Amino acid sequence: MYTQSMDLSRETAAAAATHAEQAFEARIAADRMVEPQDWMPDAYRRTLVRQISQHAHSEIVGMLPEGNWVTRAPSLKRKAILLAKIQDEGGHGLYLYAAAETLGTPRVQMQQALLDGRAKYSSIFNYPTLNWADVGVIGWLVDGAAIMNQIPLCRCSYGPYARAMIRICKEESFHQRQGFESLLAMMRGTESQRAMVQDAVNRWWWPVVMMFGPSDAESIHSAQTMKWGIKRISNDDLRQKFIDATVPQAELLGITLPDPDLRWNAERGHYDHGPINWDEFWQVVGGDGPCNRERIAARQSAHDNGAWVREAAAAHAAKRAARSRAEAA
Ligand code: FAQ
Repeated sequence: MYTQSMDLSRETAAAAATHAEQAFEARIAADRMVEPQDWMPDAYRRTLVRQISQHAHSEIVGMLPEGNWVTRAPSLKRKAILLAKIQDEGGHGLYLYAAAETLGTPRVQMQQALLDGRAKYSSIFNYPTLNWADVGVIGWLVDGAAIMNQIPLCRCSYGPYARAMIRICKEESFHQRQGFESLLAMMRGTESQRAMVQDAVNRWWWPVVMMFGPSDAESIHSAQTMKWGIKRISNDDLRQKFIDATVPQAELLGITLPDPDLRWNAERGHYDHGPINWDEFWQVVGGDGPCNRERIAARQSAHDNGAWVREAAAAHAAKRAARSRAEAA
């Protein structure tokens, strides 16, 4: 009798699990969003936590290269724009950590993974900002590449991530435009200003092209994340869309992109480009780029210096919760 009822409850649980899995698959097939309270496979959840938390870390670490120029911005207007942009990036990190937390992983755990080197952040932020034009180039090219990658994420199958991306993309669009406008002003300035822009473009172009990730043939996650509707466009297709959109903008600015093989291919209807240095990409991703150690040291120091703020906030929250409990009693 007892064994029979155990078997029945096992069968009921198995049927419920199958039903939940079918409901998830049906939701994905119908292009309907998955929400935090919905059942989802563990692998889908883990993939989202990985991608969203890496994205959040990128936004936060991404504040550092531009932060390097706040005290040396050439005018009050440029300083105000730069400060607003950097604050926006911090806000993007917060929305994204909040979106990842809806999957059940606490923020402290994600941040510890960044500090321990277990979680990645975008390779692009491991390059130094050596002159003022780097700030404009980050806006034009880095934010330009980020938008290209993030617009399709507004249709990501996971609701909280998709909704965070809508707001982020609106802000990134202002970032891209302010970068382009700042470079245009420099290109209309003196010979040495034009040389600064060209120098910055020469250093940033290839790292930005790499930002889209390994080629489709090498991308380990793409096939599954595209099946789940997390990624909508592949790494190589996004890279191509970015190059096609950027070449005419470079011509408008009057700068040369540092790729002798870059030319329009009428047959393909796209620009061809030269070979990408994947050894450099993997070296940077592996922690050995020009600024990796400096970036993590800066985040570790911010984390340590902020310990008292976290403690004070937790104490304040506990006090408020105790007060509301007392009032309710
Ligand atoms: N850097 O199989 P895939 C911004 C890793 S936000 C470092 O193709 P996936 C705003 C990848 O994680 C910029 N690692 O991986 C801003 C994986 O390793 P794992 C960030 C990279 O996930 C502007 C391995 O290689 N944007 O810029 C990179 O399908 C200005 C195999 O790769 C996002 O995070 C890389 N570039 O595709 C802020 C967007 N590429 O995890 C401040 C969301 C690949 O197994 C100033 N993320 N890897 O250890 C994505 O769209 C995807 O995660 C990709 C990678 C496209 C980044």
